Amino acid sequence: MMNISPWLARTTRRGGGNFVKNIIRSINHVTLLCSNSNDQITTASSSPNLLGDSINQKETPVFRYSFTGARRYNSMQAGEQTLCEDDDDTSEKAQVMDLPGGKITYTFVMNFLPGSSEERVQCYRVLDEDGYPISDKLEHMSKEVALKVYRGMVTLNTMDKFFYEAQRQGRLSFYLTSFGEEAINLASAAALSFDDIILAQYREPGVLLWRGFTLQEFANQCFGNNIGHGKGRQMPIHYGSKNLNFITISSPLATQLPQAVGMAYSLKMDKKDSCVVAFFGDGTSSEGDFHAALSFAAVLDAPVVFICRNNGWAISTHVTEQFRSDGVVVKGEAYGIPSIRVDGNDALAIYNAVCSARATAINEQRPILIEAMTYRVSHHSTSDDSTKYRSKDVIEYWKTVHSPIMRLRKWVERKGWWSEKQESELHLEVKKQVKRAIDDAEKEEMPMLRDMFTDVYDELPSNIMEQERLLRETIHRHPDDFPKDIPL
Ligand SMILES: Cc1ncc(C[n+]2csc(CCOP(=O)(O)OP(=O)(O)O)c2C)c(N)n1
Ligand SMILES: [Mg+2]
Repeated sequence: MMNISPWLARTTRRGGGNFVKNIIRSINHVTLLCSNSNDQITTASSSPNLLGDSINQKETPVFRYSFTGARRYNSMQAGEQTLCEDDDDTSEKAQVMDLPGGKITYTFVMNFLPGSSEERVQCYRVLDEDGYPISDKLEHMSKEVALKVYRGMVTLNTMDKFFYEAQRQGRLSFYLTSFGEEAINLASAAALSFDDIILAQYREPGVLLWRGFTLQEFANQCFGNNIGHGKGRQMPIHYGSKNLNFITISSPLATQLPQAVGMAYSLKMDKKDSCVVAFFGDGTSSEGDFHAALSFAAVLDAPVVFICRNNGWAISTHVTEQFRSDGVVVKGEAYGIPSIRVDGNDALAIYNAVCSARATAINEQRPILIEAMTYRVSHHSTSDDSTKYRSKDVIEYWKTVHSPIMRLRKWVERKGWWSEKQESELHLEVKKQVKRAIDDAEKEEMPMLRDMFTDVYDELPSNIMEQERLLRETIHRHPDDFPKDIPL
């Protein structure tokens, strides 16, 4: 079952499970101690159901849960929050105090919350490693979507292989692959509407691919040629597309996260029927911007879906050196954001979770967080050799046993939607297209030197004009230090 908020289960583990116990007790007609809106402690012996219905409305405890099961603390409505006695604290009645953030009970038991729980948050999945559904009620992906997702995953994987090789051959200055993370890329994109605004990190080009960014456009950006959208002003892989609602990638980690919240808030003000989706990695969750973004998103009730790709590594830093918490999902919970952990190599699980998260973000106007568990099969980038800090066996294990592409392929084949023949035709066709895109991009002219300074200001300000003059002077003095293929 997909439970978008593990809050209920987790409070039980943390010794704060009395709220949950009281819900259960209330169903069994057990006397419940609670406070009403007049701050008086009353006993309710009615039998409210989970929606808070009760025979005696005045004494009904108010369970502030949405359908996702997430409690929303709202300081403006603090008086409505329900408090229950802590029945682990002996028979003494716990005192209730109305504080600015809402009411809480006091206890004389000194009980530190554990820093981290031994029992880790569970991971939602639909398909096992062999592509068999673990429950037949969970397969919600249609044939059309499944085949588009599968084709996209193969295309992304092939593009990565060829672009990576082009960098090794010295044709590209830099590249970064998404090996092992193809399911997060394509299945999340499939669950969204084209109106949803994407702010990605850099390992999510599959979202753009899904939306129609062509292989030629990818190649043009990477080669920094005259027809690439960046005109060579950015490193390769810093894609963006105004038409496809995909904000251009920015190198400094986590900057996209507060920006995503701001954009989501503007969608909210304009009463738009869409949301913002922000992708980031496990390492990025250590940036201050991540925490600021989650806090703002929660208090502003911004319709933003945070998708963390927890791939185990931030370049050579392992997750165990990154944080002591149970990953990133618990951080969403800590900020009051409904959160779920999902198998990131299971396209169907990602699809279901993102569909549900999107619906919640828009219908309930609130943020939501998905932690997609995966593994970075590739080196961090072409500037990295990951075999220096991890074993080849582990990489091989994730590449084969947990391959998201193989898993989905097995599923579509068993459904009778895909054949060996279609598989080889697809590979042949995609390889041809990728090679052609690289060759064509390479043949294009480089942007004019002038283009370094254009497209920001309508009229060049004097300081920028001065920079251009100095650059030209320097090139004139040291012509051998500048690339010959840039038209001056
Ligand atoms: C603010 C900032 N600090 C450091 C870097 C250097 N850097 C680039 S990628 C990276 C690792 C990010 O890891 P993660 O967020 O887990 O993403 P992944 O590469 O695993 O997809 C680092 C440290 C940067 N680009 N920006
Ligand atoms: Mg990472």
